[in-house]
Amino acid sequence: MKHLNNKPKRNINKICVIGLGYIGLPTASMLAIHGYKVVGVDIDEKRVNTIKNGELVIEEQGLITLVKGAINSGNLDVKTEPEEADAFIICVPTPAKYEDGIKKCDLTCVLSAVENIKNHIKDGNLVLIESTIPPKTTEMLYNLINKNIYMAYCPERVLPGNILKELVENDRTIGGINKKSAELAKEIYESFVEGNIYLTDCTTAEMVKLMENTYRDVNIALANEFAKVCNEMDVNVWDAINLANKHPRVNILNPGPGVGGHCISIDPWFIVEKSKNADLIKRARELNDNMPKYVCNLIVEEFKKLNIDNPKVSIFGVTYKGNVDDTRESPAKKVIECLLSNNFEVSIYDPHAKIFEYPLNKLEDCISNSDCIIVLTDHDEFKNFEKDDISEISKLMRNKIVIDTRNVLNHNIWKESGFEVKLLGDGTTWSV
Ligand code: SAJ
Repeated sequence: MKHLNNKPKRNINKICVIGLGYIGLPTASMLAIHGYKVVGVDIDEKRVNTIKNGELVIEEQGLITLVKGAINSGNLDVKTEPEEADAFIICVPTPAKYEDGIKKCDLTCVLSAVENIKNHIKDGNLVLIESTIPPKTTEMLYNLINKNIYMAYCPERVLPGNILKELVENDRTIGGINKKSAELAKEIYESFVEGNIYLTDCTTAEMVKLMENTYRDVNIALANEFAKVCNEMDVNVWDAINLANKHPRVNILNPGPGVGGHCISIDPWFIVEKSKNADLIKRARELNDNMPKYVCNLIVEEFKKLNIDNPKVSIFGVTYKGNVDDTRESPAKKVIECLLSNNFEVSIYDPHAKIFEYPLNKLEDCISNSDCIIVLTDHDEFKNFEKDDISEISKLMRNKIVIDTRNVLNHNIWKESGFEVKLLGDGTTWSV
């Protein structure tokens, strides 16, 4: 924690944080324990009350301790309505909406947050946007507020599952509507950020955020395409990637059943919607979006060969990635939909998920009388299955097949327990 001693007097003392989700709640709490008077605002009254009671709606390591500390410090107040402050930080979701055959940024929450704070903003205040937005949106919002204020775009870059560490340690980019705005924003973030803080203009900062997530999306798309190609070539893509990554300038990511979550699977579209030149970005997005269907088709083909009547499959993991409880944009949902439409009976087990579109089962119920386990998420619980666990699982199943789409299982011990193991992208065990 950075200490307040030896710090020059602050220009900003009271901050209103709008949106108490994955980013807003940790940011508001962090600012509060670093001496700012913080009002955390969320339109969801239930969420506000839950936070007031020192409970959480989000699974995130260490967050509950941070939030409790912030509330106990007396510096964090949470409510449903904003109030006057020196600075406002907008951390509301920017999901995607379908329009003209592509996905575009849905700015509804940002616009209503701006509308909500507008009457509380005074000349000389600072307004910061952390939500991911298309290029030129900060300028548009500045014109919309139309007051003599400072304004900056300060994108977050924390990784769900490791938010608290990354909130403090990661470098940040801040883009001001003018230089003074960026400098004022820096004053706030340097109270708790230990990484470097780089200042630029707001449209560059908007592009930087989108480029980071697009870089990852395009690279995952490349890994997924390699998996499909290796499947045709009777090559194990995981072995091939491992060897290719021994090159000093190569770092291929992991293939999988698709890209989920509320960031990488959405943000590249915000470039596509604004530019005529984003062909590769669009293609990569489509390729990743198509992976659940590709995986489902492989499973359907496999079962045609096996000749099993009324197949029942057990899905292991429906969150968008391992060790989080978030199921938003999860590729598992699309895999399940596709399997159901192909008349599979589907049961689901996920040790982290709490909310999902389909019923979640206990492990025993999920595998009972099942023909096949399909691993769609890289939870540690699946990595850590031991021989005894697997032999208990095997006793309850009708057929012993396991399909690993994340290369997360210890395949040898599953094989030793009598399972036939199929690995996504391994043309030597599972080819089309
Ligand atoms: N995935 C793969 N293969 C990989 C890596 C990931 O299929 O090799 C999948 C995951 O399973 C998941 C999806 O991609 O479904 C996204 O997961 P992730 O861990 O790559 O990223 P997020 O969405 O949890 O967080 C990202 C991060 N961005 C980058 O790493 C560039 C994070 O730093 C951002 O703050 C966050 O988006 C955000 O809020 O924008």
